[in-house]
Amino acid sequence: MRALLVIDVQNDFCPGGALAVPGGDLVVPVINRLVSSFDHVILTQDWHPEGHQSFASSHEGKKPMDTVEMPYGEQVLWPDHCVQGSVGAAFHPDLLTETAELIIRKGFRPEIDSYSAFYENDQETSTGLRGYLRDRGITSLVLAGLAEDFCVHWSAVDGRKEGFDVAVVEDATRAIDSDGSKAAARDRMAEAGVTFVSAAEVVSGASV
Ligand code: VGL
Ligand code: ZN
Repeated sequence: MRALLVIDVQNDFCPGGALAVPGGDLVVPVINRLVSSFDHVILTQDWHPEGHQSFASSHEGKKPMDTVEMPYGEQVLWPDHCVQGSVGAAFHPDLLTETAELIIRKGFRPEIDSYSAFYENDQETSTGLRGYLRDRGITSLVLAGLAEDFCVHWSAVDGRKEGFDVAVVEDATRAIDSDGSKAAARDRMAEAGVTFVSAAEVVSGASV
């Protein structure tokens, strides 16, 4: 059984948003076609409290894209984004959300960031997604959304670690791509056994 996992298609990751991914809004019509062809859809939502430790503004003298050492390792610092309940944290208004069976919110602990839909950045704190998928009998995941080199990347790799088949829909994702992060993420996903497919292939049933 397969599910579509739509990562962080929120206003702040789209043009005009606080952490805009280039072309981020262009994934919406492509994802909507996928949503219409899946029996099971799961959405994730980046969901930070004000003053979250992944925000550069929470660290004296730091600016976005600087890094800091957290107890769990190096953390990239971001502009304030996806603050709980804000317009920026809302899903893109055109995204089809009605048929979603689960919305996973992540990054709500003030001290830990969470890129992956499965585990927070300490690689230990679970979001509960793995248990949900197991209980539902879902074995295969098709991933789309934002950003390819951060939340999609880590969700895909963790999905493989947990034994799911994982395909990323190339034309339904966009990357932040700072410092070669897009190519590095593609390499790490491929190494983990993630496959790359097109939305047309998924909709036509030619893949997964
Ligand atoms: C993301 C950076 C910070 C993402 C979330 O959704 O890829 N990136 N928070
Ligand atoms: Zn975030």
